[in-house]
Amino acid sequence: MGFPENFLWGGAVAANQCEGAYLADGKGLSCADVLHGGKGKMVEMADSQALRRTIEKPEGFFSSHEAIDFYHHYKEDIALFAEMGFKVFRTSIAWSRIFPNGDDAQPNEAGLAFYDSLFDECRKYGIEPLATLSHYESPLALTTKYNGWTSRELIPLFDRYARTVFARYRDKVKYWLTFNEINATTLFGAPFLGAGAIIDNPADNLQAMYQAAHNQLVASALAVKAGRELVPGAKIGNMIAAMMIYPYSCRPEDVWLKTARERETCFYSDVQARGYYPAYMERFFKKNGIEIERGPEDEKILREGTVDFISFSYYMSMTASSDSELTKTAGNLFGGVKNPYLESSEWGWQIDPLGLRTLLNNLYDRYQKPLFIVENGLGAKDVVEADGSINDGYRIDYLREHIKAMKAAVEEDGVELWGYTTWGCIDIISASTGEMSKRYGFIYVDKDDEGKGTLARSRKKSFSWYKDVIASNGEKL
Ligand code: BGP
Repeated sequence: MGFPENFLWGGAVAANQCEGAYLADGKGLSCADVLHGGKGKMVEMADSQALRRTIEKPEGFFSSHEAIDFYHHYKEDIALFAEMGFKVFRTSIAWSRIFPNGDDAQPNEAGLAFYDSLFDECRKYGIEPLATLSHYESPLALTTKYNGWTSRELIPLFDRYARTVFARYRDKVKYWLTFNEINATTLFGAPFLGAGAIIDNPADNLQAMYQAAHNQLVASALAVKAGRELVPGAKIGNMIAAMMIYPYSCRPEDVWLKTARERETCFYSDVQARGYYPAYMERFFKKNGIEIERGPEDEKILREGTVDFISFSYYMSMTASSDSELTKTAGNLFGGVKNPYLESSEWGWQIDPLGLRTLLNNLYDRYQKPLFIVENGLGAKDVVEADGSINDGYRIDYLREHIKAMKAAVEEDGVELWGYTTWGCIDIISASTGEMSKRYGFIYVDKDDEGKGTLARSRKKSFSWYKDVIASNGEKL
């Protein structure tokens, strides 16, 4: 039986991690433009004072300022995606290209024209664009003026941005995502990355963290309603950072902790799929003295703005242990306890293809809505051999095993899965470290962590492998 005939095979990137041209043609600074210091440095993860200083005086090297200059190379890159046979290409629209300060009276025509051309280039090859409205790159001016999503002021501003791009690209883009990894703010403790907000000691300031989350959830639901109104046949999904979480042992405390960690991951998609806050969150707010400022229409908006499908990123699985002594493993900005049964990537992410099959079943059971894997991939230090070849067999192995797991979920478990866009289909800068050396692509880009290189693109071994996977609709692995 295999994958459905219309299965959407493709790849994914984010504007701030690939476009560069960070101030070109009227674009305003985004939060990402002051975050990625490159070489494994993320200003925010150090401390919010450092972040404030950087925002006041952003000097030195930031890897997003040029990234891989997709802004000027997109035609060449999309031609390479088409050579692999992509059916879909996921990228984000940089809000600060459209409204440089987030609250400008008029949209920036040059920014709108860029994405017109980008989406036209995709459609020229029969590639469906999958557009993320917000991917860790909100206008920096909204941080300075309102402290980002901690303020309800961003709800109408985001609605205006969403309506502007829905109306502009209504005939070119059918598949949309609202917020990338909307759970990042609280899950990773990264309010600047996830919500463009500077919050001192986030763990001690749950009020601000969950107010930002609430404001984004309302904005997400409003965007779903606007998309339905403005884009004929629109399919609008949410997007969470998902991971398979195991209890470290059969100790009841570990099993209960697993449920608690799962709720930290899925609370947002519970709201976006069902249209209301789950009881466990209302109790959490009460227990922690959190008073969410809600508008009179919020409940109605959440109820009416539920998504058409559930999308998510999957890289690894985690374990939850109530025994704090156990070793911790690096995660996708989300620590956990090392699983002794799994191998890890060079960045310590635990590789678990079967975990993806289990996760697909859990999410499908939980929501009974179509699913879409919009990020999956292996970050690795690729080596260019003397003859120019790049033998990333380890990436092929990683992807092959995860595709097999997807196939089992579809073929044997009956999960409705719309598509699969591997993360970083072309080498781009890392979101958690700003590095170029953490490569994900089928296409190598000549650029290093210090920003040096020719930006030349070259096909890796995995390029022709993925081309065969797509041509055989997932049969030839
Ligand atoms: C997710 C982000 C992506 C991407 C991915 C890989 O959290 O949605 O933007 O970056 O992680 O992570 P990294 O780039 O840190 O290796």
